[in-house]
Amino acid sequence: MSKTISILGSTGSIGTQALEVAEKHGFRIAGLAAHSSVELLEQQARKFRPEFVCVCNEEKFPELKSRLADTSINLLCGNEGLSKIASLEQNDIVLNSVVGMVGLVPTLAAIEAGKDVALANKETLVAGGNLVMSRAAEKGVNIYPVDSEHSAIFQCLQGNKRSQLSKIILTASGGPFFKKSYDELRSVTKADALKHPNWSMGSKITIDSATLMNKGLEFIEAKWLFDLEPEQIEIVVHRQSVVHSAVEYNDYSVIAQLGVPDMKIPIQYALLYPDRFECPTKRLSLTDYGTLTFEKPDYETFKCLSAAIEAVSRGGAYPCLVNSANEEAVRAFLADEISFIEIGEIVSSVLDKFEYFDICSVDDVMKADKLAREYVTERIASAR
Ligand code: MN3
Repeated sequence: MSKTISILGSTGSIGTQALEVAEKHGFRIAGLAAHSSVELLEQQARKFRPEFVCVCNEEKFPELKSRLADTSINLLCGNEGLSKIASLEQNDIVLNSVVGMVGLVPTLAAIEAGKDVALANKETLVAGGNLVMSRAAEKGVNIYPVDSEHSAIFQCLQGNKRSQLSKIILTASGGPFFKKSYDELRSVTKADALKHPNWSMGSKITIDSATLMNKGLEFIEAKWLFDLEPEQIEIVVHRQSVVHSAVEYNDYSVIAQLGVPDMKIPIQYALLYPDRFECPTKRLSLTDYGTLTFEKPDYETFKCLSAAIEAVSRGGAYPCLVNSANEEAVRAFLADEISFIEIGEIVSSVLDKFEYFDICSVDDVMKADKLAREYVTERIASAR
């Protein structure tokens, strides 16, 4: 069962939990890559002894070299380093858990090298869904979802006929501002937005959970991963994050996957698929919860969510444009340049700002990314 894996984004929330899973199951680690946390990267490298280690932020490369000077580990930097680790011959599977658009090219590199991908980088499918899924099909590469909702759907599809699926039910925690009115959202602070009720995650995704953009991005990912029409995806707010998602078949039988809200379960399923072994987490006790609730999301108040769904319905570059605009808006919000509700205003304004164009290559993705970021930066600068 011992697999060889590489982890892109090894010092982040998903990466560190994946290493816990890897340690428990005795995986070999071929490569580790991090954005800039070289101190933790050094500790991981000394513990797991990968052949390759990469820091993406090139300014941190001299420090990485001096920290690991006494080892024989091959040291890499930048985006080329990420793609190199993604395509290592020894990889059985590559976990891509980097944050942001920078994750797209290494996913494609792994696919080109014929390596299965455990995918936690949202931008890969949001921005490059058609490119990635068509190339993966051509190369016979499997894309295993790591996100809890997509893992749940993937698990519910096992042993059933894909052609008999009628729809999926994507659950959403609702974030810290569920039930708040648009007016109430005007005064929420960064500290309020960074408090998530159920999941502990990085700051970008925590803000995305507060705006519900995270669910919008997951909607887009689900469309690509499971080859669905937008009409086949229903979003349901489920505050307890115990039902991780569900699928409905033609006979109206609905199958859901449940578990405690701990990312180690979906991470382990992606890495060990199709096997299941004891996971380093708690077991679910339904009677401890007692009540599970399900409600409709508020699409009017949470403009990011409706903008993301509209973007994927329109197709072309729109999903990429809203995603990049959101990244810039979240960056500005975390830098105290804009208010919370402005994130949604900016993201939805992208739909009116740009004409339709297609995404046929990575260059097209980069073009859309640049256009959206420039637009948001100018809009924020001119409003100040
Ligand atoms: Mn999720």
